Amino acid sequence: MLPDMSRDQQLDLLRKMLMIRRAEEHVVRFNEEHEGLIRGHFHIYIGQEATGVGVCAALAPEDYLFSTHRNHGHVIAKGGDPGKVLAEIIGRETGYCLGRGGTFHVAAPDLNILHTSAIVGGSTALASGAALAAQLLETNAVTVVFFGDGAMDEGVSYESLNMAKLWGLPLIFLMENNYRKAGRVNSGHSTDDLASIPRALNVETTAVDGGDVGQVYGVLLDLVRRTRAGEGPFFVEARTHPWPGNDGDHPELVAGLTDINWAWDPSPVPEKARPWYAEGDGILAYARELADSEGCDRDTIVRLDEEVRREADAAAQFALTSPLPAPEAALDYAYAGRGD
Ligand SMILES: Cc1ncc(C[n+]2csc(CCOP(=O)(O)OP(=O)(O)O)c2C)c(N)n1
Ligand SMILES: [Mg+2]
Repeated sequence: MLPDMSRDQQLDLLRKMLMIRRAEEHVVRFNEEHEGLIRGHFHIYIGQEATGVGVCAALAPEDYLFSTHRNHGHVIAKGGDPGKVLAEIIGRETGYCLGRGGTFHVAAPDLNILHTSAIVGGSTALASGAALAAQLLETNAVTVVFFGDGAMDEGVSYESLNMAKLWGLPLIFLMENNYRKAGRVNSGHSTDDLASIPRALNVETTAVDGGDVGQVYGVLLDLVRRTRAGEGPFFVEARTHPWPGNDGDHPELVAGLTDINWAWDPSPVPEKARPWYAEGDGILAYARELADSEGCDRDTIVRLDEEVRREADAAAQFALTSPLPAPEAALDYAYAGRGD
């Protein structure tokens, strides 16, 4: 379903989704091609771009966003600079958190992404605090907190849902249900319907196809409006189509770099990944839909992708050539104040 907006705005959604894909393809290659460049583990957002971009398109710049261990895509979707995101992922001084956050904690206060917690469920409480502040200060800002289905077995999620409902906070709980925990199929839940939990707390819930950017945008536009009008909180379950590259211990480009032409002919995709690219990839589906619509065509989409690829390549180069923070600056920003 094409989102109800101008053609330029529709193309801008595709541009953002492609930017997340292209930037994260670089992240996987950072890991594969440069040993030790990414310190520790990392997670990527490939396959869930339609959700992040659809949600952020419905937000105003002053709205708050909280994220998880899969934050890279959310930051770019809210308008983040891919160069600064990639630089942060590899701990460079030019990154959003001056290299102190790394892949798990990319935050961008200037975009109202105040803090990112990779503690599963942790952001739900932080987001409730931001929403409470907005309510008390009467700023009219809406807060959206992204989390995975795994966060629903953390106690803090229940407390956040409960308090948000009791206090009528301007907060949207956005669960990205990929039916996995960090790639592993093991729900750990005694319910098959995770949305029954917020329903039990009288929080209104809506399910969307997380691979359909138009649908996500349409639903969020309405919920954001209602949240601003004081009707919150709300809970959204975005059902995603898990990307097969996330199935192993580390993300892997199981089909190589995405070729935009697979939108029209997925036959060159390696067999084991072909069903996902043919049916599950929200980017290719949206590209197809746009190209089929009046006043647009395949060439426009292919050119847009080429442009995005060049920008993402430049962003990766920027990150790779940026310096690490100086060792003597290790303690800078570690303390908010010394109490004097
Ligand atoms: C409290 C806590 N326990 C365990 C972990 C280790 N861990 C990192 S990601 C993850 C699974 C998260 O699953 P989900 O929330 O569904 O997100 P997904 O990776 O599927 O997007 C776990 C258990 C953690 N970061 N925090
Ligand atoms: Mg999950």
